[in-house]
Amino acid sequence: FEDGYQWFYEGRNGWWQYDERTSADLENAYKQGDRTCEVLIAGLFYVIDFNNMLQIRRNDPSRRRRIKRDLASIPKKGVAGLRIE
Ligand code: V3L
Repeated sequence: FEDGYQWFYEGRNGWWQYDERTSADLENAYKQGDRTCEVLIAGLFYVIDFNNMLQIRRNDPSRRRRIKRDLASIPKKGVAGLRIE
């Protein structure tokens, strides 16, 4: 985004950046002050909980990951599961 920030979800030993489209949805919801946001990722619905900064799979809430909004320049594993070398 213009301020140099991006959205990330947690992987096994690092952070993945969200894909551009989902990231834009998260940013809009966050800027509007929404407490949650629902996104569709690879055919699965996830609830984004901004209060607890978690991504939770809607059909199996035990599947949850931490998320964060951080500088785009932080070390990351890649974008939406695509590794960067
Ligand atoms: N964007 C893209 N794929 C996702 C996302 C997302 N926001 N959330 C979950 N998945 P779960 P390491 C991740 C994928 O939470 O080695 C990474 O993108 C998720 O992919 O149980 O652990 C990697 O591709 C997983 O394949 O609902 O760091 C992969 O894990 C699947 O949805 C391995 O990453 C189920 O996630």
